[in-house]
Amino acid sequence: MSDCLFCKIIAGDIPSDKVYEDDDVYAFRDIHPKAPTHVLVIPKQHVATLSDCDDPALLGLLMNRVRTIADDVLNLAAGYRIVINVRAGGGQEVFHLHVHILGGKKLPF
Ligand code: IU
Repeated sequence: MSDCLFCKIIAGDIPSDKVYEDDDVYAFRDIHPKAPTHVLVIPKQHVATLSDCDDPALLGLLMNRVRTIADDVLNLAAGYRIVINVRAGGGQEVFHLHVHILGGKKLPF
């Protein structure tokens, strides 16, 4: 989508600190990290928010990539948290579906 910030990051039109990319997903470090490791994993297909996505294959693939990135790329062996903010009331600010991976320290509840 031409006016979507994360679509522009995927396209390389806006720079990002990429940690992983394949045909389906793109992952990069959050510019305002809330933990020592804070990475966003996004599908390359534009989906505005989780509740708009009735595609089990896409959601399954996204979660599979999240665990691969957390465990094998970021080496978060001690553990990590994943967060998906849904719509404005859930704290979503960028309307391209993304999974936050937070780790690198013991996270409070
Ligand atoms: P949220 O779930 O939509 O609230 O998360 C959006 C995240 O995108 C938030 O943590 C921002 O710091 C992050 N972000 C970014 O990494 N790069 C950007 O250019 C912008 C936001 I705008």
